[in-house]
Amino acid sequence: MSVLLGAQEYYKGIGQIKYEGPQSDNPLAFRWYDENKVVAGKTLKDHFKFACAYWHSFNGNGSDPFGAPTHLFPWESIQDPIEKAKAKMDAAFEFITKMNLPYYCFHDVDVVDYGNDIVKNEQRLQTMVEYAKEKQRQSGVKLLWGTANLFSHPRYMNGAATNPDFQVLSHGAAQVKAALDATIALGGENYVFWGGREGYMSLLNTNMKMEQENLARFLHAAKDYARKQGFKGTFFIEPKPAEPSKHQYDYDCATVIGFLNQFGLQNDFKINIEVNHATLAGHTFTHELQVAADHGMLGSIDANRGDYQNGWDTDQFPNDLNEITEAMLIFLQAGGLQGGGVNFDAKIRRNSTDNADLFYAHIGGMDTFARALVTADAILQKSEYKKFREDRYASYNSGKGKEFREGKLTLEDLRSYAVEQGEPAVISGKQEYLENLINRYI
Ligand code: XLS
Ligand code: NI
Ligand code: NI
Repeated sequence: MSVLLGAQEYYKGIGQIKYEGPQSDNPLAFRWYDENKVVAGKTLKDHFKFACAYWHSFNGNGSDPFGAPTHLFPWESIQDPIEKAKAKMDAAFEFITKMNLPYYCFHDVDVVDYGNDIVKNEQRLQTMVEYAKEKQRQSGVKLLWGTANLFSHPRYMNGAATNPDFQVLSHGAAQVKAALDATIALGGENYVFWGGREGYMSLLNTNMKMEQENLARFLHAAKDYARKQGFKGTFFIEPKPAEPSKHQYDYDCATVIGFLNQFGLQNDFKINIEVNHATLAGHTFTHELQVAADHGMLGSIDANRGDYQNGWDTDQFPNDLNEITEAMLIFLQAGGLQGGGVNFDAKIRRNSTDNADLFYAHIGGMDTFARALVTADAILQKSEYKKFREDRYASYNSGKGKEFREGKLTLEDLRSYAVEQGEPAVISGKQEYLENLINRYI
């Protein structure tokens, strides 16, 4: 991939980020992410399909409920929405190509500012789709997924697909239609639904059953439209338990899988798992990966990390080798992601204000995943990890245990077996031993 420049260079003084290996002292180089390195039969580039999240990197301005923006983007001062969007896209593709990220992801309103006129918004997005097509063609960067932002505009304060007012729902549908058209036109490989306000603030004013039925109908309509337009990719639901709503219907993987099965959406939809959303739901990232993998629903990852002390979505860049190595054990054993990739849904801190900070953040995240994958592969290939887990369940491989698995034993049979065998031996789960094993390979 070559560095692609627009009319102006936005990230001055920073060149192409390259792989230099673990010995390098260069903070603007990869130590572990060698895109051509083959691990478990695939290159790192193909395993991860790393993506840049447009919203955090080119829209997130560092403002928080207590303070004004600290990330001052040069394009913010441009008045014309299309000129502004083009300058932003020039900067985005400069960053993405310098970082050697093969993919990007966006919400409609990240790409270009929307007003209240549906037809004008559609035209703006179409104009930017043509611009993005050319950027993609020149750089080779691809669209991992597109989505519509159905949570920022005030009309969505009570939700979009779950809004009590049908007129608001119809506006959400118009936005999804345009975002699907854009995704398809750009060869987007997937489409995401994250239901930020698809939930409630209070049950006192909420008909939960009706809202969930409406959400399912809405998803069916979106899916049917996209399929009619020839979209072959996968739809992802991205679970999150709360924030900004008090309760979000797509709470966690188990809840989403139940919902998809209940409403006949399970063949078209898979799950996009975000690390920090898993922890907000009171789970680990690995728990969510395992639940999705066990159901054949592991579609994509929104990579980031939370904070041990804070109970909200801090969306920090991933840097915890233990957490990601354990995740990569599940990732490899599941055979990777179905259609998706690893999207950095993460933001640099409010006080990270240098041009280079966005680069350090992505380098750290990509290196963490690469090193974790190499480590996890070594654990699976060389250590006793797999055998230990298999042996732990060996009693189900033969004799009565096997018969039970095959559905051949009654409750009375089980009782007789217990009486015959007597009190079971105490068998250790060896958790600390396994935790040390992971660290040994890191
Ligand atoms: C917010 C979500 C959002 C989705 C896309 O918490 O992570 O960024 O990934 O709408
Ligand atoms: Ni996300
Ligand atoms: Ni998030």
